[in-house]
This record gives sequence, structure tokens and C-alpha cells, in this order.
Amino acid sequence: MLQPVTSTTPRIPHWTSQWPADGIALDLPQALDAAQHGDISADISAIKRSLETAKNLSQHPILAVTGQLNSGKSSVVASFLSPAGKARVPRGSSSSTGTHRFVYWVPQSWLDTKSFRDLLLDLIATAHPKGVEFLDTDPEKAAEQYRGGRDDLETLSIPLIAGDPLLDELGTGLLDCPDIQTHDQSDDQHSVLSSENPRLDFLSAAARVCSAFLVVWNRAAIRDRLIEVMLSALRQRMASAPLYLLVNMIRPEEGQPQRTMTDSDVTRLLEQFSISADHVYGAFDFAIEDRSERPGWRSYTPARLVMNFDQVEAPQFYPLAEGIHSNDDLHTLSENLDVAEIQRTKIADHQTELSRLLHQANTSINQWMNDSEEEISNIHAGLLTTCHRMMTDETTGEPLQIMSPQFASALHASLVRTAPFALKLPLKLANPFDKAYDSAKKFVRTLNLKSLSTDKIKDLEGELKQHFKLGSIKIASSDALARRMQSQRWCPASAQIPELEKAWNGVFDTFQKHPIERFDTELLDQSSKNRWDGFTMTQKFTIGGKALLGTIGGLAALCGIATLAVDGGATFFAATSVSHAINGSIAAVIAAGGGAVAMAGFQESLLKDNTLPYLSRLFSITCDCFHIPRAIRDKPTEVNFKIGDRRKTKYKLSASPELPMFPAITPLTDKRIWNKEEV
Ligand SMILES: Nc1nc2c(ncn2[C@@H]2O[C@H](COP(=O)(O)OP(=O)(O)OP(=O)(O)O)[C@@H](O)[C@H]2O)c(=O)[nH]1
Ligand SMILES: [Mg+2]
Repeated sequence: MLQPVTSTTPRIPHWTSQWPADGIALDLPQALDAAQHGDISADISAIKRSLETAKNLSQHPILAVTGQLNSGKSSVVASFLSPAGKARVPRGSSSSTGTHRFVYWVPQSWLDTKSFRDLLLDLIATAHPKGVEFLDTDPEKAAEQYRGGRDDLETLSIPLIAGDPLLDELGTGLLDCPDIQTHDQSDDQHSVLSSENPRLDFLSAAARVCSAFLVVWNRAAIRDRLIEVMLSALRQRMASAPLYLLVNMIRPEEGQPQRTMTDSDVTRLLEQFSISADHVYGAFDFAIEDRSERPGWRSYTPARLVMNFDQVEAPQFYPLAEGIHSNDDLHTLSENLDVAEIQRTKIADHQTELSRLLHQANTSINQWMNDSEEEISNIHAGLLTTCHRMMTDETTGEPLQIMSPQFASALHASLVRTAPFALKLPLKLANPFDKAYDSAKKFVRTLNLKSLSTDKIKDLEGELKQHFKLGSIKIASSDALARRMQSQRWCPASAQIPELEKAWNGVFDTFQKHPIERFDTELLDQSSKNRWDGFTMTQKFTIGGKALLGTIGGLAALCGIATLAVDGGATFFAATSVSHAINGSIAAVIAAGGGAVAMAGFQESLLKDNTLPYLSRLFSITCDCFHIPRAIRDKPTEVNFKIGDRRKTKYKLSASPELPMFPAITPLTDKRIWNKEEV
């Protein structure tokens, strides 16, 4: 029997280049690098490794002892060690006895078994990829190692590892952390709260190695903003790991230790960082001894712990909520930790962080994809506007046509085909295009096209209009287009005018080499018929015939201009309004007769038969030369034109699939259009 297929394999996303379609594909780290978020990628691979090692080391937690400068962190760590171990932990309020490295104290047995030691080093490497160093057994050398990271971030990034047999009884490792307040000389100007605090970054990376946190803080400084910064950093990595607040150096005073528990700064922290009240431990300042009337620290500390102190001087922490009769202390805390449970929590925290990071990665990559697509779309739209302007009459918004020799002869043939019978032969024989083309050649040669500068274009347009009696002419030179384009917001600032000009020259050249060979005869005949229908029978023979002959000649002249210009050493683009040319000389007739409707029909046919196909090609070639996709995904490329008194209408351009892809001349962007795929 067929079973439904259920797949549990996670879907791995990758990003493929939709445009250009050159088969480029990126995996998550590559996409994050491209999006300039390599940091997230490094975090993701670190967390994945942590997850793996956490599963392998499920019975072996490490507790981090972190907190304020000089608050007693090393004293707490030392209290768990054998006498030989204690001797290797420098403690004290001077900088030379401070902790300036991450020091992993682990049960000796963890280091003695090779396979286990390797796993442990693997785990530590997830947070400290630059390697590790072992703590010397000689106390003096150990102290030197401890302070090695004081002025040197490089050394700080390499943790120390030490073993102690007493920790075997405890069954957990301890991480003695450096504070996050000490500054390098080099980063003096940075605030500890700044996001650019490398010590805080190291601490949050190390947090992943650990399963629970003891945060030691001086009672007098519990209001500091810094404790919030540290707790946030820890919670961000380890959302639900057990967190213990160790308040040190509480002054022995009336109302303690309850006063500390109910202090608004303390209760706020507990709430903000999900620390349960029974996770608050406190130790009284052992420098304040009982004096006559005034009770000292001993009066506020369980007798059992006072005895401990008398053996080894160290702060004595006990759960404040339980008060002075508490039977618990730091040692019972660590013994009571449910190892399996905190490891499960740690794995869950890793998974939470991993999904948070993946979400963040996704957001950043989407942003990057959208940004590059937007940049491409803006250039696409900008080039479209430029091409559209080249085929639009500036004052009326009406479409212009390209008078290529191919179109000119097709139009002529159609006008002859649809002419009244008696006019057919004379019109055909008159062959106005050829004659006009020849005379136009002579005229165009008198113009100095080679040195046609931007400001001369308007003059040339006027001159041509007058000479050939044309209604509307649009001349575009590559120089003028390049200059105009460079001033537009969508054009990349890095684009140089000569480079842009070179591309436009390429566009015109390619455009001329790929003329449209065939036109829709039916559509053309429809427009020619419309044209003839604008006249009465008499007019057809009198004005109509003459007008056509005259103005068609003018149109024909234009068809050669672009070609002639190339011969003259310049490339440029010329478009004109066929309907206006034909109409110009017979305006009176149109106004008197019912020709306006016929005129609109004529224009519409010209738009469909000439303007849109030519504009599609011009735009496709332009896109290729500037290395921009001809279409953005499957969105239609649309332009507006206005005919006569009608409102503007939207028309679709074709992406010219009949044309090959032309090589880019001046790429305007190296961005791509990406697709996200999941396999
Ligand atoms: N007066 C007094 N001093 C204490 C108390 N607890 C710790 N100290 C002293 O404070 C100093 C700093 O203790 P450490 O354990 O080195 O503190 P730390 O947090 O590791 O210090 P850094 O590593 O430099 O940040 C030591 O000299 C301790 O003996 C206390 O309750 N009262
Ligand atoms: Mg220390």
C-alpha cells in the first residue's frame, strides 16, 4: 500500500540569481556576507556548534561567575577549589590581582580523559575560536597569565583552562570572568555601555558555553546601569538559563537582609530578567566587624558560614529570602543544581537563539534583496522615462514615430494602396520618399553634425522642422542624454559622462542595425484609409494629393537623418510625428471637415504599428547596453501616451524576445535580482 511521504528534513534556503540568469546561487553564509551581515553568519555557525557539543556534554555544565569589577568574583570561584587551586587564583582590589582573562576551572577528571578533554576544548572553541592556554601550576606564573589580558584584547580573547580535583565532587566547571568595565588605553573614549565594548562581546560569546550564571555585584552599586547591560547581554544569549544574583558587601544594618530583598532596584532587576527571588544570594561586608552597640557582619551571617570564614577569608553568600537561619549557601546551590535540567534548558536556549538568529538573518537578507531590486527597478524606470521622452512630443504628449527607410516605404505603399483609384498611379510614380531622401541628404550634409553639442540640439530641431515642414521633431544626441541622465537621482553617482555617452552611442548604433522589417499591413492600411477619409472627394484630388506628396517628402528626409549622421561622424536618434507632418499643411481642411476623428484613428494606428514596437526595441537595447534587465520579474513594462483630446492611455511594451541580448557597454549596477528558494 502506498504511504503518504512525510519529510522531516529541514528545508535549506538558498538564493539564486534571477537576473542575470547566470546560475549564481548563494547559501545562507554567502547571502549574509553579501548582505554585509557576516556577523550573524558567524553567530549561527557558533550556535550550531554549541548545540552539538551541548548534546555531547549533557552531564557536564559550566557555571559562569561574572559581574562587577572587584565585586568578589574570583573569591567565589576560589571558594570551590582545593588549597592548591585557590593559590592559583589571584584576588584583590588592585589591578595586578584582577582577572583579565576568561579562566575555565573544570573538574580535573575532565582534563585527564582524552576524549572528554577534546569535547571540552571543542565546546570552549565555539566561544573562543583563537585557541586556549593552560593555566600554570605555579601561582606566580598563573597570576601573570590572569592579568595578561589587561591591556591586550588579543590575549583577552584566548581563555585559560585549569583543572581542580575538588570540582570533581561538585561535578561542574566554573568560569571566572573578567569584568566588562576595564578599558584599554585604545578604547578610552568608548563608553562601557556602547555597543562597541569588546569585553561585553567576549562575555556574551562565553555565555553560550555556560549553563547557569552567578552575577556578583556590590550592594552599593546595584543601581548602576551596567548591571542591566550585562544581564541583557546574558539573557539575549541564554533566555531561560538559571541566573543567580550574588549581592556582595551588604552593610550590616538594622532590617537586613530583608531590606536588600525588598529594595526597588533589586526587585526591578528580578522582574526584568526573570530571576526568581530564591536565586538572590547575599554576603555581608566582612570588613565591618561587631563594635560595642553596633552589630557587624557576623550578626547577619549564619553561624555555620562565620565558621567557614574563620578558616578561609572569603565572602559568605546565603539565600537572602531565607534569612539568617538559612541552611543553604553557594555550595548547596551548586550541589542542588539539577544537571540534566539545566542542560535541557541550555539546549532549549540555544534553539531559541538559533531561531532568533535565523529570523534576523532572513530579515537582513530580505532587506538586502529588496534594496538591490529597488536599485535596479529605479534605474529601469529612469531609463524607461528617458526612452519614452525620446518618442513623445514634449508639448502635446503625443507619440512620435521613427521614420526608418523600412517604415517609410511601408507607409508609402499603404497610402498608395488605399488612395482613390485615379490617384494611385501618380502617387506611386511620384515616389516622394526617394526624391526627398536625396534632397534631404544634401541639406543634412550642410549641417555640422559632428560637433553637435547639447545646446545646439534645439536649434537643429527647429531648423529641420522648418526646412521639411514637419510638425514635431525629437533629436537626441548621446552627449545630451548622458549629461541629462547623470543629473538624475536614479543614475548611480559613480557613472561618468563619457562612459554614459559611450553606452548611448552603442544604443543608437544597435538600434539602427536592428530595424523593424515588417509592419502590420492591415493596421497600416487602416490608418491610411483613416487619413484619406478625412478629405472630401474633391479635397482628395486637390489638397489631399498635393499635401501628401509634399509632407511625405519631409518625413522621408528624416528617415535618413540618423543614418546620415553616422556617416557624418555622430550618432543620434531622431523621431517625428507622422500624423502631424501629414496634417500640418492641411490643417484647414481638417478643421472644416469631420477629419478630427479620422486623425485620432490615424495616430492610434501609427502608435501601434510604429511607436510601440520601436520604443520596445529602443528600451530593450538601452537596458542591455546599461546592464539592466529588460523587465523586472514578470511585471509588465508600461508607458503612457496621449492622442488628440483623449486622456492618457497606458500601453504595454514588449521585452523584444526577437532580439538577442546585446553585451553591456556601461553597466550601471552590479546588483542582481535574487530569488529565495528552499530545497
Ligand atoms: N571588605 C570586603 N572586601 C571583600 C569582600 N568580598 C571580597 N572582598 C575583597 O575584594 C577584593 C576583590 O575580590 P576578587 O575576588 O578579586 O574580586 P573580583 O571580582 O574577582 O575582581 P576583578 O577580577 O578584579 O574584577 C578582594 O581583596 C577581596 O578580598 C567583602 O565582603 N568585604
Ligand atoms: Mg577576579
